[in-house]
Amino acid sequence: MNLTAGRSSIVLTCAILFMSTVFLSPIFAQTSVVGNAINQSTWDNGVIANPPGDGSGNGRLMVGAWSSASQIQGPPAYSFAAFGPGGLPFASGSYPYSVNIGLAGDYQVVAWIDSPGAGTGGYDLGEPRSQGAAVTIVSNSVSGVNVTITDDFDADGLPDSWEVHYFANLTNPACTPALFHSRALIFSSAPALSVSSAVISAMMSIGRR
Ligand SMILES: [Ca+2]
Ligand SMILES: [Ca+2]
Repeated sequence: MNLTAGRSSIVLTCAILFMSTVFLSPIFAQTSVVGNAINQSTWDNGVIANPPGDGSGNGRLMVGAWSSASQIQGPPAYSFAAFGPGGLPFASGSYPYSVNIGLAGDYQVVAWIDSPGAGTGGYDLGEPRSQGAAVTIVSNSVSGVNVTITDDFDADGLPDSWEVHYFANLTNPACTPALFHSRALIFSSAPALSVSSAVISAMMSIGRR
C-alpha cells in the first residue's frame, strides 16, 4: 500500500465512523427512563381467578415503556421489575425503577401490578396501573419520571379488576358504584365474565330477600 492509498483508507474509515455517529447513535441509543413507581394499589388478586387475576395472591410491580402510538396492552417494548414476585398487596410507597430503552422515540411509561399467571404476562386490562407518562428518548437518560399505580385507572369509583372480571371492560353502563358497594359480596362468588343485566337483576333480587 502506498502512502496516498493509506491516507485515503484512513480518511474513508474516519468518514464512516463520523457518519455512524451522526446517523446511527439516535437509532441505537441505549439509555434509561428512571423514576419512582408509587404504589397505591391494594389489589390482592386472591379472589378473582380469571383475567386480570389468577387467584394466586401473588404478583409483580412492573414498569414498562410502550411506543406512544401503541395501545397499553400486553408486554411492553421495554420493562423493569421494580418488586416481586411476592404476595399482594404490596406496601404503599415508592419503588425505584430504571427501564433501559434501546431505540430513540416517543414513549408512554406505565407502572402496573402484574398477575404473571394470567393473561399475557404483560399488562392486562383490569390490572392496577398508572396513567401513562409521556417521555421522549433521544440520546440521554430521562430521570424523575414518577408514576402512581391505583386500583381505579379510569376514576369511575370502581376497582378496574372487578369491572373487567365481571363486565369484560371498563365502560359497561350497567356497572355502577352503587351496584358494586351494595352487592360486592354477592359478586365475589360469581363465576364468570360478562354478567348479563338479567343475571344482575336476579342476583340483586336475591340480595333483597
Ligand atoms: Ca398481566
Ligand atoms: Ca374503574
